[in-house]
Amino acid sequence: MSYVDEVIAMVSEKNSDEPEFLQAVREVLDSIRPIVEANEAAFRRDAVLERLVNPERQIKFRVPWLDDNGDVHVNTGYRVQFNSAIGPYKGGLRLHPSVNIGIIKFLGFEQIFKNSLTGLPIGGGKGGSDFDPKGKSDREIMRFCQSFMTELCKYIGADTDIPAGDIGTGGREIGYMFGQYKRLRNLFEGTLTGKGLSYGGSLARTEATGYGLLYLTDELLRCHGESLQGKTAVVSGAGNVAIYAIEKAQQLGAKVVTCSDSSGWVYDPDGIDVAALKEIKEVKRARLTEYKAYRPNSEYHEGRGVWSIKCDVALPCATQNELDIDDAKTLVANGVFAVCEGANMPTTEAATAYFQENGVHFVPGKAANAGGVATSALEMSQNSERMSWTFEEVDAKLKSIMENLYHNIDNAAKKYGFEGNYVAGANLAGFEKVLDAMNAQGIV
Ligand code: NDP
Ligand code: 2IT
Repeated sequence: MSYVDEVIAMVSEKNSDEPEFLQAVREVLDSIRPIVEANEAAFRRDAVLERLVNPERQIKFRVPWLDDNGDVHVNTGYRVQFNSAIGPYKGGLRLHPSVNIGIIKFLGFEQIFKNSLTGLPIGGGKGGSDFDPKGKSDREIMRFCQSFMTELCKYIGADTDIPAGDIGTGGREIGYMFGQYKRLRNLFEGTLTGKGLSYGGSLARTEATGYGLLYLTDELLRCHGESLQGKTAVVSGAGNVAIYAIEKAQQLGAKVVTCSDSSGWVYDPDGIDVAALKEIKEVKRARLTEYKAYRPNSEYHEGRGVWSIKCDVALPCATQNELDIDDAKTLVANGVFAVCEGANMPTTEAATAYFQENGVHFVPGKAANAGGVATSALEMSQNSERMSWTFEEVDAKLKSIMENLYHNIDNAAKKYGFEGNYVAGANLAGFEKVLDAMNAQGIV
């Protein structure tokens, strides 16, 4: 058996109850075969792949908190510090009832290669909790965040591990966590990103993941003689990534006709009203059922369904495995040209293969959504030099990072004989740098 297959088998056996982690590992290891096979004996000797798939450190802790009635609740907190070969651990914190160690490991593993692709010096990590922020008061959110940080603060720091937002963690949660970190450690330092602008946050970080997704999509289309002008796009999700993806897609001339949340989805034939969406989701923290009050011509449907709408570009921006093989068949039958992932691993393995077999330009999340963490790294730079850059400056850097990233994965795919396969390109290009750093630092 080849070394890659041996390690895939070993990971499958040891982590059989972590399907998302296995999915992420399978995809990466399968892609990097050309690098491994060119030097298999040395890879085996140094156990490179065993070290790659085993996190450097996993932290699991109790998070007790009091609700507004004084009743006690206990959640589980996680931080997986996966790989620090190229920089301090960097990655978001997910607050969602579905969080478990397998989800955090999949996200942390993906983050290693994503962060490498940004070209910036950040290693891979991820964390979160099975806490459900839905329906909680501001004070309950605050008490949860403070309790979570009371434990997490022992393991993070501006040069060690720098968490940020993800599903369920936005500006409000980062603020409460930062306040507690500062209080406990007596350090005003950039140990979290996605901070508010008044206390060290970066302009354009809020917009960065969605904007970056569209900068990359625009470059992909441009390189294939197309543009976003006049194209129809469908977006899933209605959170941070989706909102700013829709905003930038519209600025670049596309019409975005859908968005969704975990209850249902909206079809707006005139194009999503971003101001209304922001008010519903960012201000009121309400459900998409409210959208129709702003746009009487739109439709609201319960359940899932955005992928049934005919489009040129599909941008999944909600969560993992939200686009399956049946959705892929519908999108292909409807003539989709490109699928670029705003979320982490939103497309199932079968759906990904189907897009690739049918000539759809498919860019995986670890490349397409890297603008968020890249801008987090720019926030770290600004914190280190105790300066803040203008919106235009950060946005211009983000745009050039995403354009370079596209060419980087495109070139890597060509170099290894997989032209047009951006999954292979992203995994190969991301892995090359991590491998070089791991080899240079000895067996650690
Ligand atoms: P938000 O919490 O702001 O929004 C998440 C959106 O997805 C909401 O509309 C939510 O609906 C929906 N959603 C979440 N979980 C599910 C689910 N299990 N089933 C159906 N819908 C769901 O998160 P973000 O926008 O920040 O994150 C979205 C995706 O982008 C995630 O995969 C995240 O890992 C990834 N990402 C985020 C980055 C960032 O900077 N924030 C950077 C790179 C990637 P509801 O409100 O009803 O739950
Ligand atoms: O998945 C991701 O890249 C994020 N949630 C953002 C991480 C970060 O550190 O900004």
